[in-house]
Amino acid sequence: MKTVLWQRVVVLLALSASIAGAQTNPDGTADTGDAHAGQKLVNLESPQVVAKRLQWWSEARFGMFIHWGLYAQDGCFWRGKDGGSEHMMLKLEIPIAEYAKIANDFNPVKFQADEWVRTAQDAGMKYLILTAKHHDGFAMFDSPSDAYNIVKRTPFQRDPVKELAEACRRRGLKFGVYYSLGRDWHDPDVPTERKADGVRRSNTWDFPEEDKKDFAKYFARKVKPQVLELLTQYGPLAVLWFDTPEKISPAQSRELLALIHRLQPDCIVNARVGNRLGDYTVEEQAIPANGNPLPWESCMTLNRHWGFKKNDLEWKPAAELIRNLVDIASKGGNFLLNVGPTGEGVIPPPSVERLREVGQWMKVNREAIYGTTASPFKKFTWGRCTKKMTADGVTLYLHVFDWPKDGKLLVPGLVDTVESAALLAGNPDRHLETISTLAGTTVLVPEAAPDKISSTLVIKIKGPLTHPK
Ligand code: FHN
Repeated sequence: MKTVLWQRVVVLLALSASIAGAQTNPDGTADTGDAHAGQKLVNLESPQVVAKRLQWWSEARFGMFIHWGLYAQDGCFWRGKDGGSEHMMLKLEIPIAEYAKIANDFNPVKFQADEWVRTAQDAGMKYLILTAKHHDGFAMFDSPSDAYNIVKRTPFQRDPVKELAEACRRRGLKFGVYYSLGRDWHDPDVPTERKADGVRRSNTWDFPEEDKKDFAKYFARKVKPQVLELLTQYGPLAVLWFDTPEKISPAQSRELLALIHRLQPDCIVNARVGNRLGDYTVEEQAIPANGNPLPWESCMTLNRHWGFKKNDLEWKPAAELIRNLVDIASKGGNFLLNVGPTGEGVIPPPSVERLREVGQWMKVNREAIYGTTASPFKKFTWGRCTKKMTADGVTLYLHVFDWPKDGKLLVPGLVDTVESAALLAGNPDRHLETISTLAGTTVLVPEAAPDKISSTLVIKIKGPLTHPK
């Protein structure tokens, strides 16, 4: 089996190399950053092809991010020193030979893929993205092309990518993987850009001669073989979530995309494949004030760290998470919320508790999140709005954070005739009275808010909206 696979890999590598032409970005720059809000994505395919690929993702709105690797062994500490985050190898300049020793003890025997997937599913999440290889270069999957991986180098000897892919399939969630594209502290040929302070995020302690590093060698030796393994060993991959494109060239980004979509045309690729390519843009730890005309996803942590940081107890309250989800959906985005499992393979209980609370809210309000699109109105002072087009008109979901004390909820800009208004949590046949004025529509609501975090009203409008924006 492995021989056949490798023959396939060799053919594909040769084929893909012929694809790479010396391309530049439309404006001629060799921009190796990812597209940001408002920047145009360079689509290599028709908008219809991209829209079809993104359809399930746009409807899902909510996914689980999982940062898991050797850095979790002692909560981002190393030999008693605080490594700061999952970047601990960089922060402490841990030599490869020393960092690799962590693998000798990495044995997450409490890891249960079904438990993680159930936690995501119960929270209302529809997809799950696991770090297959982070900046430390350690593969959390069985990588025939690079023995520096969890199956070959740890007492655990199991493949979490395989187990999570299978558990997601069993439970009907989409599965994807994160891959650090332009940072790899285990490889001698990965130069990086200089940060604003002039410092690079490369491994300059084992490999000090930055100018001698040849990204093309790393790209051929490690990136392409491992991306091929991820695309051929685990069945359909819903998302390839690249990170930190750094010095990848436009030609290499295009070559990678061609390679991916030759094997799995439905695999969504984010904009951190580099050079303004990819299917959607990424916001990190932020929600753009006015959303983004492009497909976009905001990824956020549950506390202040991506990887498990044993002394970070600053867990965000469920209310903040729910309102972030609503805010993001009201702007047409997806929310990728992160968990950082421990070295034993356990999602920290405070994370699970908060995700359970989010799930309780989603149980009642999921209709107002899944399959919705951005609000047609300016942001409301009292909350947000999501929208669904229906066969005979438009359904507006009003997410009320601040419940009106006088029982009157003014919806500025809603000047269309309201067919019906009701509480999503209440009896759908118990209609609420609405009063249309030039300023908009006032909905007369009960005294008590159904939910102290965010209560949802369902407003049905016949025909298309004719409102002023
Ligand atoms: O450096 C990484 C970081 O560790 C984490 O993986 C985030 C997640 O989006 N991405 C990079 C920082 O932008």
